[in-house]
Amino acid sequence: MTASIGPRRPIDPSPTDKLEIDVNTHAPIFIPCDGTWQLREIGPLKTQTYPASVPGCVHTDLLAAGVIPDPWFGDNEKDIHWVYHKDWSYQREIEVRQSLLARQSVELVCDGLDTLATVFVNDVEVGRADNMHRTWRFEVKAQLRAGVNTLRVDFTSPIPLMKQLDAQRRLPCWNLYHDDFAGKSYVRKMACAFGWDWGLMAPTAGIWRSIKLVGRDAKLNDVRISQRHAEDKVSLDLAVAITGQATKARFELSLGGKPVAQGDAKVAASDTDDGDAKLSLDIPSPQLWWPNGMGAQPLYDLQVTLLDDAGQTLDATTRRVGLRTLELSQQPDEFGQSFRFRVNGRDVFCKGVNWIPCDVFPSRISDQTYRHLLDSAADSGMNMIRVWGGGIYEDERFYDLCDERGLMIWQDFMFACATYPTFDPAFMANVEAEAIDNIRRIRHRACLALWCGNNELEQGLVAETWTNSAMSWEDYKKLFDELLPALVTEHDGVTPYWPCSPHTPDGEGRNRRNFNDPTIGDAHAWSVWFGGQPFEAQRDWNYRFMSEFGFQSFPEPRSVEAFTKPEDRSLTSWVMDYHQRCGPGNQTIYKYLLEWFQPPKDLESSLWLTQLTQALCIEFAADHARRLQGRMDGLLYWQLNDLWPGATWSSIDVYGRWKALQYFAKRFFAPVRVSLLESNEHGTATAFVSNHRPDAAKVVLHWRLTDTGGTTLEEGDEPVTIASQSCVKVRALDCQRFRQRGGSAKLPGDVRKNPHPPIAGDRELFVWAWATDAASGEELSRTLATFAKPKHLLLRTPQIEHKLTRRDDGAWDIELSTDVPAPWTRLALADGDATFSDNFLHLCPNLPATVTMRTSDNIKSQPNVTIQPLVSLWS
Ligand code: BMA
Repeated sequence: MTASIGPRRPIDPSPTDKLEIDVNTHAPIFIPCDGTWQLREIGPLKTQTYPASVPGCVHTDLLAAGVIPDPWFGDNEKDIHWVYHKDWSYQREIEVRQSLLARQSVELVCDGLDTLATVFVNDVEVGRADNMHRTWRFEVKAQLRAGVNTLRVDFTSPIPLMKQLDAQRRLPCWNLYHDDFAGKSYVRKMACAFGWDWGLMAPTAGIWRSIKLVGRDAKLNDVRISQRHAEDKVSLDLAVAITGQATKARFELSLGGKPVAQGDAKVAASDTDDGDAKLSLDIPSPQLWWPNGMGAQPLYDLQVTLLDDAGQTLDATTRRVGLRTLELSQQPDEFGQSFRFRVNGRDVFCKGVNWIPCDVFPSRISDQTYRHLLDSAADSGMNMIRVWGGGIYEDERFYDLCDERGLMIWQDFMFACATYPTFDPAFMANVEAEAIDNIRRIRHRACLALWCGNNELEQGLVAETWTNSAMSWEDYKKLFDELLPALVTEHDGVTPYWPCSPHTPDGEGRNRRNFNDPTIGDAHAWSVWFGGQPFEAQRDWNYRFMSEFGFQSFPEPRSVEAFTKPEDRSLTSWVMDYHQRCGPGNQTIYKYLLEWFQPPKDLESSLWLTQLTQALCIEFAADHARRLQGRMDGLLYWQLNDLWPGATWSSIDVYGRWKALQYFAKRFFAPVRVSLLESNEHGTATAFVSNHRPDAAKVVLHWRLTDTGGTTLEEGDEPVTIASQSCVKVRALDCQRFRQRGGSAKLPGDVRKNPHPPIAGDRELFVWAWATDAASGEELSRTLATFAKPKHLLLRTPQIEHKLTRRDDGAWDIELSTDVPAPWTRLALADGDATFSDNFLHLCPNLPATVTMRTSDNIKSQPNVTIQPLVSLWS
């Protein structure tokens, strides 16, 4: 099961060795040091080694070696806690040639060390690290020799240090799931690894991002790109900071491989080693970058090359640039002050989600996982992702995909739900370096929309003075009002900074006690999930920008099977409770489930109904927000993804399976969306159409009132034109007389709480509305309203017919028809996973619906499709 260190040999020969043909050349030399290392626990008599992968971490290495069990499964998490108490050593050999040592400088560049690390080259200490979020560079030329060298990185458990510091001074925090983790915010480590209300406790250690040796004679330290936009012209102002002797910097800009502009800049002499080279490039016929749904995402490639007198390359780097302006418009208006993103001068309603690390061991996140999650977001009409402050500054792969898919990034700095030792100058110096590293790393990204200081500190973790539950405003300000905004201004200079989410500014200073002021700033509204308010209460929101709110659900049966044994498969089993980290979680889910649906008949039905309950909750808020556009200009629900399996607020589970909410999101974030606002008081259902296309939408709004047997009581349609980024109230449908057909007796209840309860006739009435494109007739959006809750509807068991047609691309079209209304009907592939263009959809007699199904293995034979109407979940 374990392996010992093998024979000495050069490992992973560098692909850049080719550059060493002539030892007199000045080209940079990169020796990647990723690959196979050896892992060993540090301590007396600890000689056993395990093969280790770099990038990686102790847990994934021990998992691969069979030493620890999979913490996602059952209650295995308890069996891995010993790991974080230990100290661990990573070691490998690497061959270097004389040509590397001939360079002026040889750095060991570590893109990520997690966390308390001491780095050795040939057993000589070359440096220490204490921040997982930074890039660490150590000058190692003096310690290297031609031939085989040993690299070693020792990681000390952070627990003793946290305990010691916490004993000296307690740092209040939320989400403390284990006594071991008191003092966690003394250490600059992914906070949610210590446990969160949706995740396991698995703080790890390791070389979690790439590591390499880099030999150079001169270095491009920094590339700064500023855009100037004028009518029909964009210019890039380019500046590089240089170390070493260089003559000029060459800038070459291309689009899709075709040269666009280029130029050389002389390196100016300087008193220090740093010389600057600056140049402006004009871009003829610039193609602008737009958020998803507003236009295309052209990305220009900038190649920067540092040259010496003889024209030889000394160093080189690349950046991808999208041409756009992006502002956060905060203007006084009739409601207070706006909070509205504007791209290329156009208002954009932000639709999206909060993002957490997609694995508790982020070093093993695959390209495929990033792509699937971000494609899912973009395919669901989203245009903004908030990288939440309890995780990590994301990987380049993540930002690349966001650039390509038009997903704007609300980027938190990594501070969340805790107080921090800002009174300690060493801590401040550490986070300053962290902020500079990350600002410089991603500031040029087209997707970057906002830097935000922290998550939720102003929501109760700050007070006049330090207390048992809060830090002082004085210490808070040092980091979030002074240091971070100053660094954003200095190193970015364009992207707006917002101190906290949520945050309420108030002109002169700020109205800090009312962090969710509806007239100004952003808000986190948890009044439903944590506050117990009904879903409909979300229709009273009048916030300017909703950056967090959410509702939990369970993953689907196949996902539950993946982390449980058959005997654990009941909702309140030990294992299922083990995977629910929000104290009142299951009770809250069930309270609402029973408000909306009849009791599920079995575990599987329970899982699906929790998903529908979640989806309904978020749909209420999203439709309301779109109707309020101009006052509310964004809605990001909590949360897109998971880092382990369990009951959480996610819309895509950790195995990548879409929950009902993700399908709902695709509908409620669609460019054109019809919504109905029913009023039991007035007996009306008011139809709205919202348009987020870049241009006006010409549609036909259709409506139909039916009974639960499918008989049409009334129907009509109306052409509507909706300007871009606006919502039109089309008409209030008068439903009163149809409601009373089935009886006007009210559902008894406390009339102070609900003065307009449903009446008996509501149990038989459906109001359908859909929009078609005026030109093509294509259906763009469909919705359904009822005056009674689904559990009270007199639903019939539908006979749903389907016809399958194989498409040229291997997918299947499923044409659906039903004899009676079948709301929230679920489609599934009986014997495997599939994705659907729509799901949990409303089927109405004589209203065609076609769904496209894709299976992973492109099944050729007729697939076995399961169709599950809502009623089958409870009867
Ligand atoms: C939000 C987040 C997280 C948390 C979530 C659910 O406010 O910032 O801290 O997981 O609530 O409680």
